[in-house]
Amino acid sequence: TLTPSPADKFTFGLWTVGWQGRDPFGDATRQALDPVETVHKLAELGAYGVTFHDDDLIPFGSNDADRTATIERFKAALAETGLVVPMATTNLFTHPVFKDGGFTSNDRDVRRYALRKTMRNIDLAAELGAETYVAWGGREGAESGGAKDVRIALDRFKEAFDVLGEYVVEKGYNLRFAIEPKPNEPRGDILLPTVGHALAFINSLERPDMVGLNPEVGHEQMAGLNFPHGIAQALWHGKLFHIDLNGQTGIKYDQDLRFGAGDLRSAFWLVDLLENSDYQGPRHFDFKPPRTEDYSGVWASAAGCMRNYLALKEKAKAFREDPAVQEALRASRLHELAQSTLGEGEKLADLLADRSAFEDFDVEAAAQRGMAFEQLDQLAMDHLLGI
Ligand code: 3MF
Ligand code: MG
Ligand code: MG
Ligand code: MG
Repeated sequence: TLTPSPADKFTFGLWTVGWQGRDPFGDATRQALDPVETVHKLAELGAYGVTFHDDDLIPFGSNDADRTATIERFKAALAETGLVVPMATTNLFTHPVFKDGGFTSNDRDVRRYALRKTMRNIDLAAELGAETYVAWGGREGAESGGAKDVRIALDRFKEAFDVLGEYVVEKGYNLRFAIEPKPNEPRGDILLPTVGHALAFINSLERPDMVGLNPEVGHEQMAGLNFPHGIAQALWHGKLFHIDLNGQTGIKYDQDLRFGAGDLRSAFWLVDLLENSDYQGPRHFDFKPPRTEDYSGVWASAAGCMRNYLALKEKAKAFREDPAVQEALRASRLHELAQSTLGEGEKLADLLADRSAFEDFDVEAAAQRGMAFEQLDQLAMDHLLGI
């Protein structure tokens, strides 16, 4: 069925359907959305949950009374609809104070403020039952070489995650951090630009087990990378804590198209991978309905994200169950990739003594063996195209 239900675990950021269409060249094309209305509308469409930056829910600068009232209204909407909040995050990029970043700003006062802003929203995230706290370093970066000492900025980035980890442990929250890599935009270059950079960084933290990734489709594709490959490696490291699904057409600005738009073949392999993995987390959409749309277009775009995911899930299942595909997979020797290169119990000395592995190996004959990948890929295309 292509009709979403909460069991599918589809979630949306308040800032996605709530994007008013302001871009570097044009003003807003849509009125602001009330988060309470968003919750009701998403529930109607079959979503499971909603996520937010602190400032998406509580306008920046609100006084304590307004903040409390806003949170109570939001909680009531959640209770009424059954929507959950599996993830929350901090806005460390909109206010001018963050022009040089939050955790890695050269301005120490700004770094201390960024930590306090984040901890305040971590309290709210925990109160609402979130288990993942995303950290997108939107403005952690530079436009020019001398402006940022990257090695020192990484010390400060590490310090931030170490302090925040300490805070979560001290409070006893059931919360893990998910770093969201992005190569550029809004900064000329952003720190931790790809999945690979972030994976390496996590190993240097005080509490590496508490920190994983929230990769976004378009962000890796902006760097020309293969998103399913990045996700597969994140899974391999046990670091896929959350995911931002959307669409992108190649190396250009962050398009945030609805999921399934953009590189459809990559989306197919992504769904195939996620559905055949142990990832149990939300399928979170981080997209921007184009500024051409009115609100009926916005909700159509949100519904399209879920519909495309479910359609690709059906296609991926049919692909894996097709006997012709199973034969093609054997012909492509995927089962052989699954065998260890050394035999069971085989020692290094045995490999060195095995003449068939080298001295008597018929390199030319092996070089002649085709891999049969084109037949396999055409079967995937046939399934995707429904032919
Ligand atoms: C920007 C993003 C961000 C993050 C968000 C929370 C505004 O390109 O993708 O959205 O996803 O900060 O994760
Ligand atoms: Mg994006
Ligand atoms: Mg994005
Ligand atoms: Mg994102």
